[in-house]
Amino acid sequence: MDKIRRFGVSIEESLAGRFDEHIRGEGYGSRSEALRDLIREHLVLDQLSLDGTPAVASLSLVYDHHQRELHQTLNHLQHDHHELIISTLHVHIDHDHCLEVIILRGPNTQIKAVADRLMSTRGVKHGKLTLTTSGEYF
Ligand code: NI
Repeated sequence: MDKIRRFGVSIEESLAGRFDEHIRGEGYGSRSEALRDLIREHLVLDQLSLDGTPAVASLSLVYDHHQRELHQTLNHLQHDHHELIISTLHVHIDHDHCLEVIILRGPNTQIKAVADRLMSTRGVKHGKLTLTTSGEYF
């Protein structure tokens, strides 16, 4: 466990008020915990802005189950990049739609490239990629 450092922050009254209101709405128990998360978020985004940063990610794809050969195409693409893909969860949402959640690990640039290919495949209705780092930077 790292040592804890305390520091004072000078901030406008109105900004502090809005911040307190915001973090209360999100369920934070203290300003310190909210500030720590904001700082980590900033550091993760900063790391992810560099090409080649080691990253982990989840990619959600919603697609039309009836679209011809789509399931096979998505499956082939995932096999082509098996070194980046750790796991895939498939959920049959309703009669017509499937949700696939794909967990990836590797350089951020390679993850984005594979995610773009999967999301732009014809028949995929919605795709969302969420990247983060392993936490070794903070
Ligand atoms: Ni399905």
